[in-house]
Amino acid sequence: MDLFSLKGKVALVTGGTHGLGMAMAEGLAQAGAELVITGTTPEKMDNALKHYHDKGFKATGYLFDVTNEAEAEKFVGQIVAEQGKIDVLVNNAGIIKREAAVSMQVSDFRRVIDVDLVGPFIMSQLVVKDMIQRKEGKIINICSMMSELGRNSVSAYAAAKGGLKMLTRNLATEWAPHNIQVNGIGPGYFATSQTAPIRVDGNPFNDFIIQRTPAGRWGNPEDLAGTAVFLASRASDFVNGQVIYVDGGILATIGKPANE
Ligand code: GCO
Ligand code: CA
Repeated sequence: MDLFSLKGKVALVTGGTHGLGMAMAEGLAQAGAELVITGTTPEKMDNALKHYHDKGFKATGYLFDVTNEAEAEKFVGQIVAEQGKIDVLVNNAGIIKREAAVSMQVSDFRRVIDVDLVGPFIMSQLVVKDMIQRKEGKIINICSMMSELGRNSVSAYAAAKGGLKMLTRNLATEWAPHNIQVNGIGPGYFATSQTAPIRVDGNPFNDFIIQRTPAGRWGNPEDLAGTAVFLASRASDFVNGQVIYVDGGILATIGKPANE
């Protein structure tokens, strides 16, 4: 099924040094893509590149902050110069700050919006110029359950991820005429370092998520690889502005009583 093949493609995954970004990057590499990984922590980058290389994947790393437009412009230019092109951009880099809205520092709120929403805009705007020239490209924005639902303590994150869903639809509208497909993936609750604090056995939230998820489990990062490959490949050439939720069914249901 070469419909899903990414042979000869260069895929840039921001924040691809760990967690869901790494799992999606591995999926793209298994489909044949050459990886370009961005991060901000040298040690994490070194470990990630060793992980990719040990698996036989071609992977190059660049350390820069996607919210710094001057730095991002410099590095995207360097990446296109060194890699020749960027076929797929996965805007995965993101942070979360869990804090009650009534007491959250505005600076913290602003930082979450900056990384999770403005960063994807900066990277998309930089990468799309080459895609327009080449009349093809794939942009995949990593959204969230919080693109659709609110939850206590994640106001900034939900605002950013809700905005990222609408940014996905808007960029899809503007860039579809250039044969560039912009879509999103909305992960449900996954077992990563980001959710570790709320995923401990006996933690009421952990039990709540298991109860609230029809599949009855937390997602495993590799559960995202197939959707990432689909949205990065020719198989999605007529898919624009969609967010595909990989959530074990949470968004499909009102839930069920605890003892059912
Ligand atoms: C939280 C979680 C969520 C998940 C994910 C859901 O605090 O509710 O961290 O935000 O990480 O984003 O899609
Ligand atoms: Ca190369």
